[in-house]
Amino acid sequence: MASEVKRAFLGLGTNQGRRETVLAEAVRRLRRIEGVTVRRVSPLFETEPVGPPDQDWYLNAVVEIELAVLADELLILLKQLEKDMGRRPSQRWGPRLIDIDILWVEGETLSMPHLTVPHPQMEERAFVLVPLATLAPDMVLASGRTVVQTLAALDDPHQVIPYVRTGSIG
Ligand code: A4P
Ligand code: MG
Repeated sequence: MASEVKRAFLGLGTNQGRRETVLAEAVRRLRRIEGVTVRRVSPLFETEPVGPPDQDWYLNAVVEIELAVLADELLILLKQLEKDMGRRPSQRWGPRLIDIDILWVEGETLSMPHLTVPHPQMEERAFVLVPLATLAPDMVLASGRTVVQTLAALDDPHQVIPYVRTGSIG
């Protein structure tokens, strides 16, 4: 166990199955992980796929957690969670039932073959920045800019649209 508790953000995405139910189930399972305390869940967004275009649109959200385990222990737990939910191996950036990325962990910069934190593409992706801005608009990212500054300067043509939810996933 890590000795301190750190603030962290996770990015959740799905473009298979009943997407809202998938995200709700993922958050429910996150809440059960020892060492993870879910603090807040962003609104959901319908997002145009980044990657191969012949796939359905995603639902994306960002979750704020308090983390009491090391980031690479968390990665193992998240991969297991994805597998337990039924995610099968697929092409990079291809369709997936559930993807949970570690976006940012307070005070952590990791560059390992299996784990890079902050997530290397997070500042280029509207599907990450738009939900993140609802939770932490003034958080300073690796570039030294805040989330809203990064979003204002962003050149990502992929659409991100608020999702009209039928339930609550928090
Ligand atoms: N990995 C390294 N750093 C991290 C990190 N910070 N968080 C490694 C999580 N994983 C990290 O991931 C591949 C490997 O990345 C992991 O085994 C881990 O060791 P994966 O989830 O198995 O495969 P992937 O997701 O296809 O690859 P990748 O490169 O992680 O893709 P991304 O960046 O996750 O992008 N379009 C929309 N609209 N919405 C989406 O949510 N998601 C993706 C996936 C592409 N297009 C999308 C969306
Ligand atoms: Mg991933």
